[in-house]
Amino acid sequence: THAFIDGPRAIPERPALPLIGHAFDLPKGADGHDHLMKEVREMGPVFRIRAFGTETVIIGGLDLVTELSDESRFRKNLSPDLIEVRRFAGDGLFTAFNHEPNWRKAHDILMPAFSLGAMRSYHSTMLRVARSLIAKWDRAAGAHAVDAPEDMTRLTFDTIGLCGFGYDFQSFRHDQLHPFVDAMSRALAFTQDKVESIPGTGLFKWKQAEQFRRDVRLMTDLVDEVIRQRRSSGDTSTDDLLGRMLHTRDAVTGEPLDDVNIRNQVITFLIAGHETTSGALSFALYYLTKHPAVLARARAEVDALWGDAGTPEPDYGDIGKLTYIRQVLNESLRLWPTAPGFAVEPLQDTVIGGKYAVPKGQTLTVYTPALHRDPAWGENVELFDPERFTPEQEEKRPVHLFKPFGNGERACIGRQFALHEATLLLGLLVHRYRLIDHADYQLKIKQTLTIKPDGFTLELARRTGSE
Ligand code: MNH
Repeated sequence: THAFIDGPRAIPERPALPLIGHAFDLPKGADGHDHLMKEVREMGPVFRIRAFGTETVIIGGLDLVTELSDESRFRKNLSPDLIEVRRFAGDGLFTAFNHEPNWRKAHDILMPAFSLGAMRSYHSTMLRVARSLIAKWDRAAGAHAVDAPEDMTRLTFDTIGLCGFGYDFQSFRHDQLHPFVDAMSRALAFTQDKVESIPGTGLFKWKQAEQFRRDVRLMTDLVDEVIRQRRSSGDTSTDDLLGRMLHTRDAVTGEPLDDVNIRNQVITFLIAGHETTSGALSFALYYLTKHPAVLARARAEVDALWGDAGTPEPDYGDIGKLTYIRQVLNESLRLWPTAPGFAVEPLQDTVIGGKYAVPKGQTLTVYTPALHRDPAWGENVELFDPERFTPEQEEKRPVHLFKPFGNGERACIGRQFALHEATLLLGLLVHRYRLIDHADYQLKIKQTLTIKPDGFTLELARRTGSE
């Protein structure tokens, strides 16, 4: 192309106020996404935003994301919010720097726990937790509404607790979410707020800082208790995450993970293993209630597999057959990828898009809600349409157009786990209930580090026959 004739260009940027940058232009939380997506439409797929001392470059289009997915030129970058999360997740997989030896070590030790064979071994536990949710929803059916995102959180949190660590949080026995979940949400909100607020004002937030310390202590104490119980049980099997971490050695160094790192991994998995899946399930339920034709097809799929009455006994192999349910989940993750972005940095000073000079180490944020609305998806990108994920469409789709699980070797390790769990549950729910949008719910997004529908309640009725 001719771009280079004039030499590298500056990355586009709105006029910024001195020092403050664009901070006052950036709406927080929910509106933040509408704002950012509008900016991508108006400013194009790459632009810089600054807030006080920090800055990032937003990347929201297919060509640039394709370029940035080249791991010989770019690697994961820990954005300022993830650096803050290290205060409680340390060098756990999600927040480890690429150069920290514990990343490779833990990755190699844990990978087998996410193989397809491993999913087979989690299936019956996932089903058991799904049945706890169903027992609760059966009691609610015809009686009162349920808070969908809260119950999805109960489900995903108990599932990772049991499948990963053999620990039962018993969330369906309680009216309140488990204290770990509250502590985690507050701690994530605190770190996010810290990054977004005026430097120095942290000093005035001593109350929140004190709460943060308490929350971190609650999370660490619980995790230490989970580890202690396993150690004292004398169980040395290696068929879940904790067993692998405690009792296998890294093939390269011959060493097991150290205790501090194991604690960081358990905290990481308790957080990463439930928040995003819970959000994905909630968005999928939201779209199903708003799209009766899609719901009808999803129902037809489960009815064909399980019959249209009674309580099914889904086995591991059934999940792969629920292809339309999987399409529904994918399309929900397209519109609202529940971890709404990931950051990379160049390994060397470089030029991107053929014209923008970018220094080594610069944070480049791949903003997936915008990527997932790139014109390459066709017209009508806002329309919820699971047909985008038929095998024929998947075949045609450019490789880097759909990135809800990140990229390359730092991509989500729990992807199959999440999809198995979510497909199983959605299948069971559409099979058993009519989902009644009693409040004519209008989507409102709540963001901590991840996103989910806020205040989304449903009424339920048991299905009778094929209705
Ligand atoms: Mn998950 C990394 C999205 C479910 C554990 N996950 C990532 C990344 C994205 C992501 C995006 C990459 C982040 C980055 O590059 O900075 N994860 C999701 C979504 C779901 C999800 C959208 C559900 C839907 N994740 C899960 C589950 C688990 C899990 C379930 C665990 C059981 N994820 C991780 C871990 C990492 C990760 C661990 C970090 C992997 C690494 O860097 O080695």
